[in-house]
Amino acid sequence: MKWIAGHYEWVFPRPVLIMGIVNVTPDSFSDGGRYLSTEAAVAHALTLAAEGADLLDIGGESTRPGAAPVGEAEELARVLPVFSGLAGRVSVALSIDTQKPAVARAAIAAGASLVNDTAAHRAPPEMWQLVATTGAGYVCMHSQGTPRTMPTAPHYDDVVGEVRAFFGERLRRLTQAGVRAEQIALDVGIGFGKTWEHNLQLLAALDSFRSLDHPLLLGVSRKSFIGKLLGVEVAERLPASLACAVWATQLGVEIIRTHDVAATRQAVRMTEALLARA
Ligand code: 9MG
Repeated sequence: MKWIAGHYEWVFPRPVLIMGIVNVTPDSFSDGGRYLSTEAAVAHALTLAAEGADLLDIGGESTRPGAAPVGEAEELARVLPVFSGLAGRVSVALSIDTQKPAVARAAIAAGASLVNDTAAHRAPPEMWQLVATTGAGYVCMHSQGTPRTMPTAPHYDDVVGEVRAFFGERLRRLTQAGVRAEQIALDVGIGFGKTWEHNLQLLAALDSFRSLDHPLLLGVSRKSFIGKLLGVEVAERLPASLACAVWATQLGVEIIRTHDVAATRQAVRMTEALLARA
């Protein structure tokens, strides 16, 4: 299995790819706006790359439940200077975390190699046409609702089966839009329109998505379901985030999205060394 994103190509099996999170938002749930300024965001991105990130996911609109939407001009003003500031300074792949095709287009022109689309429930398929024509990588994430409209009491009869059916339907439509299978990674969307019980069920069943034959991306870093389950604040969620990363590595996830690159990389590499000898 391959994942192709612009001029990057990863062939699996291989060590888990670590995607570092670079939030350029004043209302980000865990950075609290510290990285709002371009300079600080670029410096943070360079630190994550030095810590061993394989990819950097740069986003200018918070996807935290209830977060206020950001206009296109404002989102562009937040993220584009970060892409320019990183140009020629990192060799890792840059990802644009956006739901807006216009932002994705400008970010690709500024150096992004993939689009992290947390609104893969979209119509019309402008984003997909962009991905098809540019050859960018694409993360197709499941969500019930948008950050603004996520249900307060999400309901599924069978969360694992419904997310799997969603992937099947999106993969068909992505193919129709001209996106090649090698461009697409899948993500169950932990925390996006799901209760902590739904999140746990999806985490427990991660290996059931492997038969879809696409790289799996997982984002659990510091998420609120950890706080709800264990009663810990955002700043205290690293151990549980690492436990999930270790679990995901054991179940064959290919990409882990995290705020804590050095710690996650260390936990994942140790897990891989043990799995190779088990
Ligand atoms: C932007 N963002 C926040 N959480 C995420 C997750 O779990 N997956 C992906 N792909 N993006 C996320």
